[in-house]
Amino acid sequence: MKKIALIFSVLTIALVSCKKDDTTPTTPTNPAPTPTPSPYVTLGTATTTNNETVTLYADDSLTVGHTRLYVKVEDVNGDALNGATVDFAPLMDMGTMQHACPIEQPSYNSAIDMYEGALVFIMSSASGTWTLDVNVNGNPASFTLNVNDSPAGIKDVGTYTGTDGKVYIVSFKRPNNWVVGMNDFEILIHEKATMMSFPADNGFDITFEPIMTSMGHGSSGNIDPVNTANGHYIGEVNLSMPGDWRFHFELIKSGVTIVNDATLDILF
Ligand SMILES: [Cu+2]
Repeated sequence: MKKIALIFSVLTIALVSCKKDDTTPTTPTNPAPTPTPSPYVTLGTATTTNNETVTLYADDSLTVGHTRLYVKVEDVNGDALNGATVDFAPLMDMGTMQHACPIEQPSYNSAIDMYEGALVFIMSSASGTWTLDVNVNGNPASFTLNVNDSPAGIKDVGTYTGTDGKVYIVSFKRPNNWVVGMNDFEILIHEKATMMSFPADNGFDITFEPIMTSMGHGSSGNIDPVNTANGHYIGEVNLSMPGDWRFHFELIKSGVTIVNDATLDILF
């Protein structure tokens, strides 16, 4: 307690001396730190064939679209493993056929002491069963995932067949916290090369226009998304009022329109 008291007196002195213009320097009245609740939703725990315990987390319950996933790996003694090779192998079993989805393979994030990656869910569990193998140094821990459809009025992912005959998946990077005014946003483009392979596509030039659907107007000052890496494109949108906005994207390659109108919808 003496140490804490000392720290606070030092802090108070530092605050007072730094804010010479303040006539009434405030002293901290509630110095006890408030424990912050876990920001993650636990999706499940499973064990690898090598007896590591794997716990899978997300930002929220799962809905279709780009979804960040977090993995904690503990060895038999309960010690966190941070040097493992962790990768995702998602699969949707639709009975008559199976497919995967776009994957951003996890890497270790020291700030949260977990492996962080993402999947782009292209269908909800209403159409089949999603499973995810989290491979730790090649040893799978298996999870069954429940992926819901988006709430009404929201479309975070869309699938489009291009004029080049290829199928593309366009999604918002999530999470998004839309506000009135200028918003940075990011979309991802993946090609559905096969049922199991969805490589990121960095080859597009994009023009885009947001339209407020219910009122039929657009907005000014928008900035077309530009490719960064790994199929990500970063732009800016001016949401001049709250409501239902549809983002219209024209996807162009070497001057040729590949997808004329890919759309994503938000509601805020
Ligand atoms: Cu499916």
